[in-house]
Amino acid sequence: MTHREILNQSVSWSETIQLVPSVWKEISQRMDEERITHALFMGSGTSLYIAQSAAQAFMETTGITASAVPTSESFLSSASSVPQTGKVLGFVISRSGTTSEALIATSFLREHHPHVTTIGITCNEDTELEARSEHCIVLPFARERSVVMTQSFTNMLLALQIVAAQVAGNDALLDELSALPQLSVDHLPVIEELARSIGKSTAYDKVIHLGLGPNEGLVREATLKLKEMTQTICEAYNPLEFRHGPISIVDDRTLIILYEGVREKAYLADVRRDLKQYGAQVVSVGPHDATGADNKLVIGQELGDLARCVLYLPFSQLFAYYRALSLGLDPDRPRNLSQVVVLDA
Ligand code: F1P
Repeated sequence: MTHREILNQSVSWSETIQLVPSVWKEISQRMDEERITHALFMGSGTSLYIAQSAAQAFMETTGITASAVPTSESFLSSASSVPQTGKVLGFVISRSGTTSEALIATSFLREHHPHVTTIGITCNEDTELEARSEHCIVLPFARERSVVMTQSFTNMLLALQIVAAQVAGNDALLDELSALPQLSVDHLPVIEELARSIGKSTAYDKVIHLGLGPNEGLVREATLKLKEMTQTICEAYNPLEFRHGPISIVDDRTLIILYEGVREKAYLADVRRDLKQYGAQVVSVGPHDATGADNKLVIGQELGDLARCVLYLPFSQLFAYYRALSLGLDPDRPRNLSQVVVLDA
């Protein structure tokens, strides 16, 4: 199941690219887009990392401030997480559309913060999230049967990037996003080969994912995916921050995967050199040929950092999948997890 859903992404991305522009056009006609002062993105688990990536993309694309918080923060610490004035868009992200925190947050915002327009985004039809939110973006073709979220992550992120491009009137970004399905098909053989060979390697027992800017949410998600599917000890950091302390955990049993962008290119040669010096095996995923890396996946040269971020995800998902197989685990049955978390309270 999981493997099929990972490989289905080029197909489901095409559907998202087809659907979302008209859905957002309709939503935006029902509200005054001109006056938006802030966009707040909320989610739990994988959906929180969609929120982080989407907030980064929204602010960078539109120039309107944006932030991301766990959905629970919006109702338990609303004074520090929800802007108290202005016209705020509140995106509540939930694959299932039934996670307790997502539902509580939506109802709470509508009751206590009427200046926040609630917009649900989910992969299930006719959910409680849709019923409770003022507007909803539904991507049923990105639903998974698997417990772990793969295509739902990329499709909900892609949908929110499309929204950001529409709010900004940025047709160049829309064109780049439209190129993703074909690029994913073109790169899949090389992506899968590298994911399989690193996944089955026994040369490491801890993994660090490094990325900044649009790739920060991605590396958190890559880390969560690896934990969920393999229970490997793994962490995510900004690559420059990693040298300020955490680098002391690096040894010759450490695998480090760098998800790179153009913006930080000038700074990463130093980072890679340090990582190698302390014994790590370094994999570089990026648009350029990275000096000093042991393995390189060069993809997305024709894209900007924002659009390229989505293209990186299948590699991180396939890596977790193949590592699970090589450890004798069943990626379709991750330990201690279920599709939805429902609170008793
Ligand atoms: C998603 C989520 C997953 C996680 C777990 C429980 O909730 O938190 O990220 O893998 O299995 O559910 P949602 O997106 O449906 O709200």
